[in-house]
Amino acid sequence: MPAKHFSNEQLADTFNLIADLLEIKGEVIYKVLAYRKAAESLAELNQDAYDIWQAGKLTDIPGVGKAIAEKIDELFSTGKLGFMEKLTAEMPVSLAEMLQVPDLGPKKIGLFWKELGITSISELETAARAGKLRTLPGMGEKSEARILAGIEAYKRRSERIPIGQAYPFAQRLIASLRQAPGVVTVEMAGSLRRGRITVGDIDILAAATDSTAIMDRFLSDREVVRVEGKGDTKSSVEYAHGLRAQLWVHPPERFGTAWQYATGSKEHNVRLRELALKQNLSLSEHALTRPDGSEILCATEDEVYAALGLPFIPPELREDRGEIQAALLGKLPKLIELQDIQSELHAHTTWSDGHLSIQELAEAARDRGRKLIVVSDHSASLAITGGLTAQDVQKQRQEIQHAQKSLGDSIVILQGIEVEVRADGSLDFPDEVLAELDIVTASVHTSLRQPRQQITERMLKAIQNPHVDIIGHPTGRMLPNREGADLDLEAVMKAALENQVALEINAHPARLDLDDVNARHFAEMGGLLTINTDAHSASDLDLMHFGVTVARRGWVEASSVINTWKIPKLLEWLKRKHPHF
Ligand code: DGT
Ligand code: CA
Ligand code: ZN
Repeated sequence: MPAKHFSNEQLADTFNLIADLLEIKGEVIYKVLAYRKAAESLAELNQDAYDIWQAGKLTDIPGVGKAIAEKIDELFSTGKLGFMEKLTAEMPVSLAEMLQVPDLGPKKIGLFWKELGITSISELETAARAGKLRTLPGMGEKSEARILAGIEAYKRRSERIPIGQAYPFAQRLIASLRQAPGVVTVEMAGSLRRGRITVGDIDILAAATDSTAIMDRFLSDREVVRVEGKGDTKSSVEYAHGLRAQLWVHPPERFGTAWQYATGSKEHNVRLRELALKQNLSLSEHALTRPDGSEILCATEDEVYAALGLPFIPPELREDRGEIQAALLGKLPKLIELQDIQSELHAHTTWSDGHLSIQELAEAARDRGRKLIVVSDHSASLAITGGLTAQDVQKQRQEIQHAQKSLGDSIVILQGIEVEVRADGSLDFPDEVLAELDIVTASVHTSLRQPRQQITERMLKAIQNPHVDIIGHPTGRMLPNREGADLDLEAVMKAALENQVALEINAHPARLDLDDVNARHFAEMGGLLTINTDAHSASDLDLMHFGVTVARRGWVEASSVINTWKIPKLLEWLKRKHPHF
């Protein structure tokens, strides 16, 4: 019979699901607890259960008795579990999902199922709205309303929050938590630390010898609208707009292990655990454990990775996209950092829809450490922005020269344009004007819904123009809801490479376009990228880090990003399409 390999986590998930279903069904509690205990023990096990099975020693696993050992054996030898199949034929798995609704327990779920045939959250919502729950034993109007409120909370929490909203919120929260007495460290974890463009919730990790003060501060924050759970080591709360945060507190000597775990991703952690198992180590939320039960305490993440024979893996890479393999081979990229950014190549002024004058923009960029700023206002056909006509270009040049004089050599100001790619692929300005400008970004803002072939050809035409240096926010997506154009990005990237056109990673959190996966692909092809904020105000210039994070998630090194280059190198590059340099 063919043997099938289930991981310890998969086994644990299976037994937890069985326990959930049995509890809803009303099974005697000791049976339920037996499955839970087995699940917990499997999840924490410092050895692959598969190997133990092959050695015929399943019942040596704590919490695994004869009945559960038989089930594990059946899973490994047949890939199936008859008991589970029978159970799910009787009661759908969606019943267990109902346990996710706050304040809804197995007894009530069982009641609704048996009395009203309710098997899912949406059926429960319909019944509650129709007032059908209040008549059941032990129920009333109040408890019915509480269930509806729980469903609302559940729905809110399954919506993902954009990074542009979650990140600044988390920054403020962390700054506040750091002031709690007795706190050693407070850091971001989870998907927010990995830089995903949306997050399910904000995970925060703290090191403290006594968690009381920081937990109090977390729970009593005046922005908290609901406490979802509270404990000494872990609490979670909800704020307005469905934003949720979870705080985990660990002793400083375990902080590295805990931070690594809470940063995820789950998929990365699963791979890391597999690697640990191969080395006879067990990696859990709290510690690395040797076979004899002794622990390797890691105060830092460096120590966790080092104990497994790996260099530190930056959080943005921890998505199980080949990073552990690369780390094992010593081939991790040297990721771009915010400090590498020298120039801002895409920003607007009052010459179109920006809020700053040229001088104010240049000062704001200089104050943020930029060595060069491009004034890249919209061209006229994007009428709502009040953009530049070809005739305006000379006048604007004079103002730039004036500002340059007054700012001296503290920052270089270049004259660019964000030229509109019209629906037919032609550009808003004649070639002579584009050549005279210092740098040209071509962007699509209208007719984004053209069919794939048409919009791809339109983009290729823009890329082939002899004076275009950059394609701005290439797909035109707007987060969270507007999809990008249906572009053949492979063709766009190929053309950009051939024509020495850089593709932008627009750093504005509403765009983040190109995305991480495409940025990685293009950089691996040998393409050039640029990361810009598309600033319309001074504070927009502070959004650069979002774009850098996308690039880091795309394994991008600084050398691929033209605005990390020193100014002479950048100007030399611009010369190929703008001979006046
Ligand atoms: P999110 O919140 O949906 O954007 O995504 P994450 O990655 O922040 O995930 P979350 O908040 O559910 O959990 C935080 C971290 O905890 C996650 O990144 C890794 C760790 N974690 C959670 N559940 C598991 C698990 O079942 N196994 C392992 N190995 N790690 C887990
Ligand atoms: Ca999270
Ligand atoms: Zn722009």
